[in-house]
Amino acid sequence: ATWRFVTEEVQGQVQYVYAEEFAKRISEKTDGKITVEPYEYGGLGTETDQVAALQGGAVELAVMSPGFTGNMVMEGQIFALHFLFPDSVEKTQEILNTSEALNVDLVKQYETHGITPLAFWTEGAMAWSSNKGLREPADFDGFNMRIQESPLMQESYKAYGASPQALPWGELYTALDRGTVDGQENPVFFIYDAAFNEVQDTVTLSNHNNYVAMTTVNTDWYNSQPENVQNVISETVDEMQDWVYDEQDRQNTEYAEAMENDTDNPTEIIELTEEQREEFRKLALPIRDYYRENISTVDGAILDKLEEEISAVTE
Ligand code: 6CS
Repeated sequence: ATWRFVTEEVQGQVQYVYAEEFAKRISEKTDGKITVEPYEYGGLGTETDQVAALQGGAVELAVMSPGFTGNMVMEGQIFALHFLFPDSVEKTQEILNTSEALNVDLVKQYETHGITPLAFWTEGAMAWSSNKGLREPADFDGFNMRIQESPLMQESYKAYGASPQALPWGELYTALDRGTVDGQENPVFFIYDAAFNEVQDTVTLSNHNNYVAMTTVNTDWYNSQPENVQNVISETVDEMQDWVYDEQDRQNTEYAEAMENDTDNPTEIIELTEEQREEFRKLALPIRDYYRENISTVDGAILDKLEEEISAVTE
């Protein structure tokens, strides 16, 4: 058998090397009986096209960012909340691995749309890029912020005073270059690998949340697989949680250094003090109620449980 595995990233980037490593492991475990074909971002359209491809069965597996299911799986936007997970990326991953709110309750929400998330993993702490230098909420006044297809991301940046605009990342470099948008959020590895630093003068290490991705499968396809095949998939996905944590950590560390030393494209790296982060946190907190009241279809029950799970890890 051959399984198609689409990712939202290209050669060398975290999601794509994840799919390559997954392919290698599946081939080894099945003595070559199953081949996994990783697909780079672009060939199958935008990220939202890829979501549709997984749902329709054109691909069996996908790495998917919840932001691109923002207009469909309402609860999945929980990851767009700022300052919810711990500041530590490692602790965040621990919660992503163990949370029942996510791995049971949120999975059920995705399954009603034909998408089964098998794992949630971080691609690193988020940073903001811009030309003006983002240090305080006032810097977002009238700022055209690029976001993914998520009403909650929209709300989060409106709370800072920005004008958010949804775009696929394939259009982002040009949009930043032409000034159609003023800035964007991503982990440092992605900012540097996608060369956004060529067209942006500053990067703010805001750590306002984590970039979370999901390993997903088409629900009907997965359920129709024999148990031993399902076990090989889920076992491989579980094993790879530590692997992908290390991979994103390596890329984020390496690219942070490369960005600092890039004399062709000098980038001012802005580190926020705790006081500065507090100003953003204050504006971000009420968005949790917005999520409960206007986004959630289960009255915020998943967020309530997740908040408890997060406190248990941080206290
Ligand atoms: O900004 C984005 O939309 C892209 N960022 C990452 C880290 N992965 C894929 C995604 O489409």
